[in-house]
Amino acid sequence: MRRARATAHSNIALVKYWGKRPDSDPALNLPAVGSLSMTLDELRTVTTIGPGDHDHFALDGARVDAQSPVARKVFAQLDRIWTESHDGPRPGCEVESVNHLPTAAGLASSASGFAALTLAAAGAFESELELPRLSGLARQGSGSAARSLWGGFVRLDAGTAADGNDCIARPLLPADHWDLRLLIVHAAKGPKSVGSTEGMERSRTTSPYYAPWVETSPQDLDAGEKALRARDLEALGAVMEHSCFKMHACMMASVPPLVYWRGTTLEVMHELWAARKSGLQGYATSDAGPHVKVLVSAAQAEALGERLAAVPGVTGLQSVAPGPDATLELLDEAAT
Ligand code: 2P0
Repeated sequence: MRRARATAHSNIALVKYWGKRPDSDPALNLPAVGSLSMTLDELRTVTTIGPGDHDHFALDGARVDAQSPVARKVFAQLDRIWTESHDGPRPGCEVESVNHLPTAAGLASSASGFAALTLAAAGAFESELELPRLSGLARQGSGSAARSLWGGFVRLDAGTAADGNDCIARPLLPADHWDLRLLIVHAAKGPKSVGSTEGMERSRTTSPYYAPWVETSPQDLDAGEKALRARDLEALGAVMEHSCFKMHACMMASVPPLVYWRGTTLEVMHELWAARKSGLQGYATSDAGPHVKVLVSAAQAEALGERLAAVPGVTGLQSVAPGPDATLELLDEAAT
C-alpha cells in the first residue's frame, strides 16, 4: 500500500433520506428512499491513510480508542475497500481525519467523513475502483456519504437490486450550474439526542406516517431534479420544504417521538416565511438536529442572513456555496 489523502465535502439533502429498506442485509445500508443533495463548499473532511503496525485512528488530532464504535466503523470500512480488490489479510493502517465543519449538533460529519475515508482507502490500497462503485461502498459506511464524492448537485436513487448495485449516487449538475447559497442557521448547541440510524429504524417500525413518507418520495425527487435543472428556486424550494416537513412529521409521529427541533428552529422558520413575503426568497430544510438550512440566491444571501441571524436564540450563521468534487492525492510510495 501507499499513503494517500482524500478531501470530501459535506452535503445537504434538498430531498431527504430517512429510512432503510426492510428485509435487506443491514451491512449494505440500503435506503428506503432516494435523495437529492447539494455539496457544500468549505465544509469538508480531509483523511490521510498510510501503513501502520496496527490499525490506528485519529480524529481532529486526537487518538480514538481502537475499540470504540466509531473506530470500529472506520476499520470495517477499510476492510470493505480492501476486500473489493485484494485477497488475504488487510495491512494495518494509520488513519488521520480532520473535519473542517461546524462542531454543533445536526451538521453530520458522517457524509464527508465516510466519503473521504472511502476515497483515501481506495488510493492507499491502489484499488483502482471506479467512482460509482466507491459511492456504493461509501453508502455502506453512511447513507449520505454516497453523495459526497461529487460536487454540485447529486442524486442517489434507492434502487431495487437486492445487492444494492443500483443504489449509487450520480452527479446531476456541477457547482457552477447555479449561484446559490445555503445559510446554516445554528439554533442550539449540544449533541443530537438520537442518532440517525436508530431514529430511522424507530420511524420505520412505529410511525404511522412512515409508509406515505416512503411512497411519496420518488415524485419529490423527480420534481426536485426538474426544478434544479430549470434553476427554478420557487419550485425547488416548495419541494424542499415539503420533503423536510414530511420527514419531520414522520419522525415526530414515531413512538417515542423524535423531535429534533428546538423553539428557535421554528422561530427561524417563521422569520424566513415573513421575509419571503417581503421579497427575500429563501427556503428551509432541517436534518436530525435543531439547525435550519436555508437555500437562497447568492444575491439575496446577505440580506436574508442578517435577518435570520437576528432571531433570538440563534447562535451563529454560516453562508456556504455549492462545493467541488472529492479529490485524491497519492503521497509517497510506502512499502509494506
Ligand atoms: C439526509 N439524513 O438525506 C438525511 C436527512 C438526516 C436527515 O442522511 O444511517 O448519517 O449512516 O445511513 O447518512 C443522516 O443519516 O445515516 C442523513 P446512516 P446518515 O441527509
